[in-house]
Amino acid sequence: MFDTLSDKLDAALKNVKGEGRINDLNIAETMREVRRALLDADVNYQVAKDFTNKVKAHVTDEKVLQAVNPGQQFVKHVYDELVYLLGDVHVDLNQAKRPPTVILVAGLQGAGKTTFVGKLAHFLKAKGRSPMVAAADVYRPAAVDQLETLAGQVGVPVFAIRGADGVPVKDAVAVAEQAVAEARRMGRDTIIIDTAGRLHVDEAMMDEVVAIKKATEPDEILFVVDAMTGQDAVNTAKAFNDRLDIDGVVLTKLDGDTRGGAALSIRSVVEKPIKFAGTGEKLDALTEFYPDRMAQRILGMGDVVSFVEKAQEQFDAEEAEKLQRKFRTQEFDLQDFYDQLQKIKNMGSLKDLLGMIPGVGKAIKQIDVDDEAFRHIEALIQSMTPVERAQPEIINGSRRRRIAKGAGMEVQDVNALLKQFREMKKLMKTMSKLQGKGRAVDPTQLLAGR
Ligand SMILES: Nc1nc2c(ncn2[C@@H]2O[C@H](COP(=O)(O)OP(=O)(O)OP(=O)(O)O)[C@@H](O)[C@H]2O)c(=O)[nH]1
Ligand SMILES: [Mg+2]
Repeated sequence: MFDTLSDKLDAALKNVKGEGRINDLNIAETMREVRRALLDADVNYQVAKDFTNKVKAHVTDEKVLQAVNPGQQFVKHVYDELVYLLGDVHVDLNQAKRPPTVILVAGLQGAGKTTFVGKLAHFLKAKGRSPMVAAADVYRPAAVDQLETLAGQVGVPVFAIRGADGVPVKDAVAVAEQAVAEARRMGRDTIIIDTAGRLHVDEAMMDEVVAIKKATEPDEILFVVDAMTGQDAVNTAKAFNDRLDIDGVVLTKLDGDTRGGAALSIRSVVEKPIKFAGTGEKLDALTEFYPDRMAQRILGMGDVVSFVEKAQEQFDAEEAEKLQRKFRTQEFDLQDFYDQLQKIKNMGSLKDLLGMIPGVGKAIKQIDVDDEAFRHIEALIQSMTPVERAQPEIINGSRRRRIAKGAGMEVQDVNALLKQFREMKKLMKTMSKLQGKGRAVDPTQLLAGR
């Protein structure tokens, strides 16, 4: 996600990071490079220009010039502006005072609407809500089938109207309207309406969505857009917003090699918040959009909060607290490591997870992280005695040979594991400190640790 932009911003800021002082010359050069990085990422020209002007105004501020570490301040201003550009604060979905909350999902063909409807139902259900989905894309029978399949996987009811021949009745407004009534009757707290997309923004499609809006009075209108389409995404978002007055944007396919321009320009051009990001085809590949976390990822600072949240889904609260205490007090041992590995395996790809850790993001791109590597680590730990797992420091030369042999590996492998473990302990200590503050991570603090 945003790899090229991250690399270019990193290169642009490297110049000043190490500098003792900031002067007009390196400010001008750095700002030029930052602007080029943004334009290369397909960020709207005016947006990129405003961005660099604002950062420049901040860093030329006398205080910054005389600061102890002006380079870091420079990075902080870029970070602050990025957060602002991405919308500043996270905006939640609207909720109806009297349920059901009606969520209308619109967008161009293939943007990822139907997938998102499934993901959102999954997301809300996990939060204890009781969503229902409605198939108001009535033109292709396959569209209704697709939504029914997704709803089946999530385990939520789906509303559709089929004729006696099994073919969907071609009245999107009637489907949407009746779906809301049905959701109310069934006591569902949310109804998510999937609509048809078209290849281009055309009047017929817009009229239909507007008619659905009128008939259902949605609490939330979400515009779904493929982030890979760059500035086109911004233009269609504008067109939809002009007709529908949307409440929020959903950016899909952020997992692809999108250059990021859409994510960075949409908010300031359309003036509507990005609420969710789709990061894959699976039902759980949806994240709530937090400007600060996204900016941290773009600047290669990792995404500590998302990481911790993902971890918390796997650990129950009590267990997580126990683990946190162990991180803090450095009591975390190899047995804990082994147990956690089993959990981490359930959290997703190792590479994705590691990419969220500050400082690791950049490094991890170079290497091919092999999820199979887990298996070797597991084998080595299995080959240790309980005492060795609890007190890795007692693992001397002869123990290393025995452990390696038991796992069918070499002594170097044991050495590497023990070294990794020591480094991980350090990292966890930092992470638990950051999380303990319970607030957005201060980027200068993270950078200091790099
Ligand atoms: N990689 C990736 N693929 C996605 C994401 N969201 C959706 N897709 C894929 O994009 C394709 C289109 O998704 P749909 O949900 O069918 O799109 P749609 O907007 O409903 O399309 P129409 O109903 O034809 O207008 C599917 O192959 C999805 O699996 C995402 O976040 N990441
Ligand atoms: Mg669809």
